[in-house]
Amino acid sequence: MQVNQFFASLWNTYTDIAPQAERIQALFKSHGEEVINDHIAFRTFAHSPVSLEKLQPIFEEMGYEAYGAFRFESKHLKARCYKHTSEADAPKIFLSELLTEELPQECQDIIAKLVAQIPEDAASDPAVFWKKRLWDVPSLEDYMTLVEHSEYAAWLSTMGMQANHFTVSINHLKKFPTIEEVNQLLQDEGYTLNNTGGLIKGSPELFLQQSSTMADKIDVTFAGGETRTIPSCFYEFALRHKQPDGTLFDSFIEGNADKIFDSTNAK
Ligand code: OOG
Ligand code: NI
Repeated sequence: MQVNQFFASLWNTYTDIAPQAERIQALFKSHGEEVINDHIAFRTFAHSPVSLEKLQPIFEEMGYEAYGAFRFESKHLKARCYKHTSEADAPKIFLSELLTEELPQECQDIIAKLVAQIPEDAASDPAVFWKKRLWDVPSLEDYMTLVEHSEYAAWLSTMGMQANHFTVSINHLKKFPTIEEVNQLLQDEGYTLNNTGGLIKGSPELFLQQSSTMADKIDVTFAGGETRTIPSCFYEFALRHKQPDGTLFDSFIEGNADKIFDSTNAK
C-alpha cells in the first residue's frame, strides 16, 4: 500500500471523530502555513491478533523500520516507533500496546471478550487501521470498570484501532516557530490543551517539545443502549531540536509520551 494513500485513509476516519484537527489544520493554513505531519499513533491490545508484533509487518511492507522501544510501567504499556527508510517526509509512527496481564482480573476478563472477536488474520491488511473497532461496543458497566483501571483500555475498547492522533510538525511552520506561540494560538481560539505536567512536555535540552489538545468528545451508545459522551481523538504539536552532532532528534521520550497519553482521559 502506498504511504500517501495509507495516511489519507487514516486522516479521513480520524477527522470524522476529531473535527478539531481539521479546524486547527485550516487555522494554520489561513496563516499561510503548510501543515506537515511529524507522526501519528495507534493503540492496541497485546497478546491478540492485532498485537504490536503482528501489526509491525504492515509498516515494514510500506518501507518503515522500527528504531525505538519504550515502556510505560504505570500505564501497563509498551511501544515502538517506526520511520520510513527512504521517504524522509513520511510521518513517523508510534505504536503502543496494552499489557493486559498487568491489569486486575476483572479487566482481563472484559478485554478477553473483546479480543475473542478479532479475526485471526486481522493484521494481514492495512485497512485494519480504519475499520475502527474489531469487536462490538462493550457494556457501559464494562467500560466504567476499564476507565477505573486504565483510561487507555477504556479508550481502545470504544474507539478501536484507528489513528488516535496526528501531529503537526512545528519545525515546518514559519509564523509559529516556538511551541509557546502554537499553544497561545490554540488557547486564543478556545482549545483546551493537555495540562498534565504543564502544557509543554519536554525541553530543548531533551531535543523534543510536545503539546496536545484534549481529545474531542463523541456520543457512543453502549451495548445496553445507554449513550454517553466520551473522548475520541486529539491533535498534537511537536518541535524537534538539533542534537550536538547537528542532526534533528527523531525519536520519542518516555517522560513526554507518558503525559501525552492523558489527552484521551475522560475528565
Ligand atoms: C501515544 C502517546 C505518546 C508521543 O508523541 O509521545 C505520543 C498515544 O496517546 O497513544 O504520542
Ligand atoms: Ni504523539
